[in-house]
Amino acid sequence: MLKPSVLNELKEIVGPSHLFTSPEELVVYSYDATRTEALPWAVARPASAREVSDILILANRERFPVVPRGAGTGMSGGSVPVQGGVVLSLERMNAISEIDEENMFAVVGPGVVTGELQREVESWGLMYPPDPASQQFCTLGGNVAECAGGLRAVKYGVTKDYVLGLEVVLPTGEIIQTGARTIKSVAGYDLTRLIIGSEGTLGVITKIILKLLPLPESVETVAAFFSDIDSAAKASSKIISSRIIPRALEFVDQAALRAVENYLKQDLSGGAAAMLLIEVDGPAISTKVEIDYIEALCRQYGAVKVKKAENDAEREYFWKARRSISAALYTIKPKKINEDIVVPRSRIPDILREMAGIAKRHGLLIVNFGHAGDGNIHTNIMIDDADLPRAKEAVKEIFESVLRMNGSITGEHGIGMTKAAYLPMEVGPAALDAMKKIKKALDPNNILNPGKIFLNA
Ligand code: 2HG
Ligand code: ZN
Repeated sequence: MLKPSVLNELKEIVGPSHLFTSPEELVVYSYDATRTEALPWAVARPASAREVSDILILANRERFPVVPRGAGTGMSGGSVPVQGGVVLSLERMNAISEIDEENMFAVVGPGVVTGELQREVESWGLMYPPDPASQQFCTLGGNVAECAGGLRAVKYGVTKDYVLGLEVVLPTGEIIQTGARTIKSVAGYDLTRLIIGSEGTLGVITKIILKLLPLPESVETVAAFFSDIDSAAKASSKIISSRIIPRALEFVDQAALRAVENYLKQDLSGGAAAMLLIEVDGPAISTKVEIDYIEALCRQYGAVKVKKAENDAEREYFWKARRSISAALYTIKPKKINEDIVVPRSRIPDILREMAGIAKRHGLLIVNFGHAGDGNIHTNIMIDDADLPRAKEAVKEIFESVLRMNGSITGEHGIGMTKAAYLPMEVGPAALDAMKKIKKALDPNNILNPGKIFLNA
């Protein structure tokens, strides 16, 4: 709990209307998309790096946790205040302060909604490629803190591939600038990359310089439906090995298709057992050829139906369905354990087969969908409370299979709280120790987002 005098100091820093302490306000900042929740003691909504710094200096003096928060769309508990303390909501720092058309970068505050930046730069004929499924409500600060991926990662990479530089408030209150406004910069350690994906444990991001690309001339989208999972998985591998890099190559299994069809009350697939959703972009002359080739390949590998989007509305229809899966799965069961494993993409058919075996052995429903093009599959174990012990066993076996295939236990959602117990399985003791030393050096009092990434932190 915070002493009244500390609450007063916080009020002075952010202004009385930006410090929340009433129960109904605290609830709003207590959870993320994992549906785990923990009440903070207070919520502060700073408007500048200076205010963030003052809060962190106070937190070190008084030893209370500070938990940075974007829009709360995270998938691993990163913004949940598990040890109480003050939630630092960056929602007011939401200005797109610069778009440099000539040098193709944007400077934004952490509270800018990802989709809003995308729409803005598109009006300039530019593109910000990372597109997490939650892009219409997630914020760029959270995207950087978690190193969010998205559907276009197969061709364009993830958030870390677009961050040129940052302004960061270190856990002890110092304000630093990392990187530069240039494509190249190798001055000293790469602190930008250290902060990206550090899940709010090493610093609070207060400004972001993002690289932009030219907007491609043309986009073509196709949905291919299969009567079994294996054919869809093989078709997906064949597309990649044919040396065409689509900008999205998404896989959806039968349970996920049924869930989203019920959720949106639309028949998307005509009862298919799996779907691939594929999109290419580039000069019109090449996208037309590529999409026809992909369509033919899907048919060759067993697609029973292929539907090309004829216009933007049809394209949007498919993508809306894909982006709704995460929420739609709750129509199956009240809870899900949501993983985002990643394997070398040629191993997608193998990992899907292994997961089917694990699901059968433990009597569980495991739903799979996601970014087949980059090997990142969203494995959702649908559970009631009674299924939890078996589900935990299944998670461990899934991670073991993934690591045997030289994959990673998390492609884009981060370790947070939900995977802290499994991090040592992937990185080993020496790397884990190095990570803990970095945390200790930057945050000696363990003020910033305690309880995340490391077990018992
Ligand atoms: C997506 O790609 C998100 O839709 C959410 O990363 C995945 O809910 C999930 O498992
Ligand atoms: Zn995803």
